This record gives sequence, structure tokens and C-alpha cells, in this order.
Amino acid sequence: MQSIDELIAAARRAFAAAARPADLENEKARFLGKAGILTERLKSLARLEPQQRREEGARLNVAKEAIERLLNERRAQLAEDAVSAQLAQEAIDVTLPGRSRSRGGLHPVIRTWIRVEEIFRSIGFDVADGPEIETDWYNFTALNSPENHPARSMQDTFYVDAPDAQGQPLVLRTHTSPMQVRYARQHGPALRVIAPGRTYRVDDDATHSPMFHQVEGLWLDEDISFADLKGVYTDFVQRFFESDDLRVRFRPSYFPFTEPSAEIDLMFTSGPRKGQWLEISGAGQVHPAVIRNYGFDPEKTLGFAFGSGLERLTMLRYGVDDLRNFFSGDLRFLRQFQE
Ligand code: 2U9
Repeated sequence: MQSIDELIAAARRAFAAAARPADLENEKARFLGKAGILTERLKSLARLEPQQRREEGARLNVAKEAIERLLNERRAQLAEDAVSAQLAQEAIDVTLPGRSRSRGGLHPVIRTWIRVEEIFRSIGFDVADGPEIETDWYNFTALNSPENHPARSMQDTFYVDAPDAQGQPLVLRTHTSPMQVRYARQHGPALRVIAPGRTYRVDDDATHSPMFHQVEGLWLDEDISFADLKGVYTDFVQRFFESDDLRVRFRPSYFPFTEPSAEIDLMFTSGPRKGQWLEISGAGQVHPAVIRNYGFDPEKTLGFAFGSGLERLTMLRYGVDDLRNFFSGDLRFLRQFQE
């Protein structure tokens, strides 16, 4: 028969080998259960002499207490192991760098748009916005380009198949000028307004895109002259390019909606691009026929208009040489403008 010490040692080994609580409870049953080793030994006391029974009984009680203590210690150990394992599994590595959300930025052409609005608002111009799908009348006819006039081919555009509800043929606007006409008809003969926005033409190369942005300005009153145009436009470019070191030149030109008309050129007089005339805008005194189309008397109302490409202004400001960069969606290009 196993000695008491051997019995305790066997229980210790069995409990230590039990890796899960369920295994441990099986081992408990094997030693302390109703048919367990210790219980059988206690039952067998009945067959001993009284003296022996007392001594063996005392030893068995010591063994029972020792085994129960070992059992409880192992139970506590397994419970602790379970908690540690769970904590390890659920651990969050707080030393990992956080996942930051990448920040978007304004497109460089939109930056120019906002800048131009700010400058013109500060000198009293209103900002007007209108439809990109226009009637043929507002886009061409009202601007002194009657049907079949050769000037229309300078601005070939996309035509909409179906006319509008009034049967008017529709086009994608080739300039924001129709907005100026709409604004003038609404706001009367004395006004200062710019119309920035998207425009469309059938053009596609390094300096032209089928969709591009324009800003046009219009100042009408009784006595607004070419001298006012020169003053306003020169002030605008100085503020837009943040430089007084530039010159502005007006070259005679032709547009159907202005007379006289001019191309506006710009020359930086310092910095890396100094000494070179750069085309920047078109402009002129609004044609009397256009004034009449607003519903005003060209003998009483005069004024100037100008038109600039926002892509062109952006290219000159940042030194971008290919307009297609603006529309390629290449983040390496766009990130350079992020603040
Ligand atoms: C009204 C009357 C006249 C706006 C003008 C230009 C000259 C011009 C081009 C510059 C580059 C368009 O973006 S571009 O291709 N614009 O040359 N624009 S005068 O004249 C107007 C506008 C509205 C009612």
C-alpha cells in the first residue's frame, strides 16, 4: 500500500499535470471523490484494530487536508493563468503610433478662385454665380455673336441635343459672360460684378482643357472708361501676385463683345521670370450692342469687362507649365499646394 507521503506526492503530481480546470476536477474525484483513493483508505479503517485505526485515521486526515490544500492552490493557479491569458490576448499595444486620418486640401485652381473673389470683393465687386448649361442666346447672341457669325467658331462648344422648356437651344457655356448678362438685366445699369466658374470648349492640349475655369469682371456706370480698367486690373494683378515689381500692357485685339478690345500682358520686373511678357487676360469696353441687349441705353451706360482663365492665373502664380496637371488627379502634384 502507498505511504501517506507517496499519496500526497502522487496528488501533487496529478494536480500539477492538470492543465485545465475540468482536468483538475477529474483528478480531485480520483483522490477525494466517493470512490476516490483516500475515501477507500478511510473506509478500510474499519478493518483495523482500534489503536492502529486511530493512528492511521490521524495520518489519513493529515493527508486529506494536505491534498485539499494542494487542490485549492492548483485551482487558484489555473484561474490566475486563465485571467493572464485573456489579458494577454486582449492587450492593446499603446506604444503603436495612432492611425491618423489623411487631410484633404484645396485644389490650386480653387485657391485662385477664392483669392480672386477676396480681392474683388475688397474693392466693391459683387460675386455672381449661374448655370453651366446656357441658352444659345445668353452664351452667344446676347454677346454680339449672332448665329452663323464667324466669331462663334473661336468658341466651339458642346451642344445639348434637347432644347429647354421654352424651345431654346442649349449649350455648355463657353465663358461666364452669360452670367454677366443675367446679372446686368437684374441689377440695373450701375454695377460692379465678377463671375467666376466652370466653362467648356472643344479644346484639349497642354494649355487648353475641354473644361476650365474663368473669372470675368464687369463694371458699368455712366462714365467708366478704359482708364478705370487699367487701374482696376493693375491693382488686381499686383495683389494677386503679391508684387509691385510687375508691369501691365494692353495690346489691341478683337472680341465680339467689346470695342475697343485688348489683350492684357504681364511682365515681372524682378525674380526668375523677369523681362518676359506673358499673356494673362482679354478685356475691353463693353460693345454698345451688348449694352443694348442688357436693356440699357449705350449712350448713357458705359463700362469695361475682362476675362481671365483661372488655370492660367494659377500656372503663372505657381510656375506650372502644363495645364493637364490640374486635371490628372496626381497626388504628387496636388500635395505641393497643401498648406
Ligand atoms: C459681358 C461683356 C463683355 C469679357 C471678356 C475676354 C475679353 C477674354 C478670355 C480670356 C482667357 C477667355 O478664359 S479665356 O479663354 N476672355 O479675352 N473676356 S473681354 O467680356 C465681357 C463679358 C461679359 C456682358
